[in-house]
Amino acid sequence: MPVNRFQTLAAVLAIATAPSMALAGPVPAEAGSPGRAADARRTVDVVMRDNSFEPQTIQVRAGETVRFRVVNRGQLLHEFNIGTPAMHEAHRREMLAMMQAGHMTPTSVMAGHGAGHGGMAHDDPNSVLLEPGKRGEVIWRFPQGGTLEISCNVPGHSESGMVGQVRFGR
Ligand SMILES: [Cu+2]
Repeated sequence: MPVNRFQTLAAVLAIATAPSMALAGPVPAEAGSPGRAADARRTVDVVMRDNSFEPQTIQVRAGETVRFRVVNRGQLLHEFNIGTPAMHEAHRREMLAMMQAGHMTPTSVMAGHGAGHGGMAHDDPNSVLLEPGKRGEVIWRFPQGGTLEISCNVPGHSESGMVGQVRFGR
């Protein structure tokens, strides 16, 4: 049977919607934008454990740029990620695919796939993926308001409590 245009389109769409190993896509403006270090007046230290964030609630002012200094004191791989619930949901699927593809294990991420800058699959400016004992940083400019969460999207972690709220105000 000859391939008709509809089947060709369907094939293209299937490729376009497959889980991306290389790019997570741009961060939507509703989540904020990458911050400049010079604009950060405040540093928040974040400790990640198995499986929790401390602090679990992040208090920010509208439009504020914050430097997050993140350390992983757990025994497992953890992520600090700022985004909307929908962004986290999408990223959880990506990370599950990374783990299924062997680019991540429960305790490590393969070279070139995260754990710092320049990684191919995990170099989003709104997040940092850290192996046990490692430190990282996220400088983020928050929007004027909205519904944002911090989340670790390593498979199973947010489900077991590694998720927190961003609160706007004083
Ligand atoms: Cu985690």
